[in-house]
Amino acid sequence: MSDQRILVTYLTQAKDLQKKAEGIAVGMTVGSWTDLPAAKQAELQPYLGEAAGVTPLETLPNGDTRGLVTVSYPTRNFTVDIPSLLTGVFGKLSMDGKIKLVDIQLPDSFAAGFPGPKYGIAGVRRLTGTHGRPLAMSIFKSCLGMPFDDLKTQFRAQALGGLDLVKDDEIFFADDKAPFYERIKAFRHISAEVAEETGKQVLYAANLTGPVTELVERAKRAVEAGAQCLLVNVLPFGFDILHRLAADPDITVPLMAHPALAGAFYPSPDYGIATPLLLGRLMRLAGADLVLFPSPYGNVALDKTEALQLANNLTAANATLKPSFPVPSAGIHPGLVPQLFADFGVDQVVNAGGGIHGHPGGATEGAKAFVAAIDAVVAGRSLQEAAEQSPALAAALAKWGK
Ligand code: 1AE
Repeated sequence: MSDQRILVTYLTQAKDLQKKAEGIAVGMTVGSWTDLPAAKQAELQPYLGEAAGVTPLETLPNGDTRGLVTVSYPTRNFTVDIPSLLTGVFGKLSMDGKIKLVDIQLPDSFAAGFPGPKYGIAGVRRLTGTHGRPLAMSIFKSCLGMPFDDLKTQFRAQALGGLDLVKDDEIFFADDKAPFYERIKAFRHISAEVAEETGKQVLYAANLTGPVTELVERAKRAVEAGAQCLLVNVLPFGFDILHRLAADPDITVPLMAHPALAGAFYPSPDYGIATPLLLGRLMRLAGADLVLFPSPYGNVALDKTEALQLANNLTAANATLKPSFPVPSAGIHPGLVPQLFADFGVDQVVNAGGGIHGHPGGATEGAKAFVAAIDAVVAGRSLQEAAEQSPALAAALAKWGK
């Protein structure tokens, strides 16, 4: 049996952090230990967690120390799935006072059992025909209750602006006016028509919804209907659905993870799960090709250091997992593109809803403004300079500034 270990880091506070680490190591694995007879201890030894390190950060007014503690767990305690990992390292512990799960580091041999992204950054670039620049994506807005024809018009308007991807709004579950498979077929057709006109084929990410037990089957049918990408609300459904979709060889399209519900896990400094793990490492492990997360600048801003760590966890070199595309989102407008580029680099997707549909000239002009802004930053030109050749960008800058 393998002696490999999983390293788990928590942010917590205690009189004695070392003792706290030891308590977690025993409590989350074999339970009470010292009171057991020697023979029983020997039997349980292979399953025992160990305190692997302590980093004090500050002394609190009550004399406690706040800091990081790392515990190592034997891989044999887990099955190769995220429900097993999260329950085994943080399940009951998450309810035990001030403690936040900061990181989980898996040995490569254990990580290799997870699907990881099927396409990754290189695969999504291949499908979208994009190289050497960030991708541009638009989000449908106000689609609930919208007649199908209006939705088609909205899709066409976005696609005509030269975007690489258009995604459903994540709240689009009640889609009886524009049913899932019908939508996929219709938008595929429009995408081909637009490509004839502009030379640019746009990938549509359809929101995968339904009972969790039917999602894999629905995803396969979506692919048969012509789907090119699927949007998944990973946290409401659970990480394991992403894993099962990514691991299925018949689901031959990229999977885009939406962070819906993440705010129920990460914002507290003392509780929950840190975003570089929740939306970074775990999304990649479970197989997201693209991962949306709150950018550091918009209307639901994430702390910048965390956002950068998150993106790094999606893209850092890994022995077995392809990199996922970071998609820093929320409140993005064209004036933010230079900042996005400086922070997240070339391998990102610039994603906007309001920043496209709110353009004074409409969605097509909104999309064109983003495309012009991306082309400008990649070429090392200022937005003002680019706006002289792009009325769409000029109008966006006039509305939102830079
Ligand atoms: C972090 C998620 C962003 C998102 O889902 C969304 O719909 C953003 O919309 P805008 O760009 O802020 O309008």
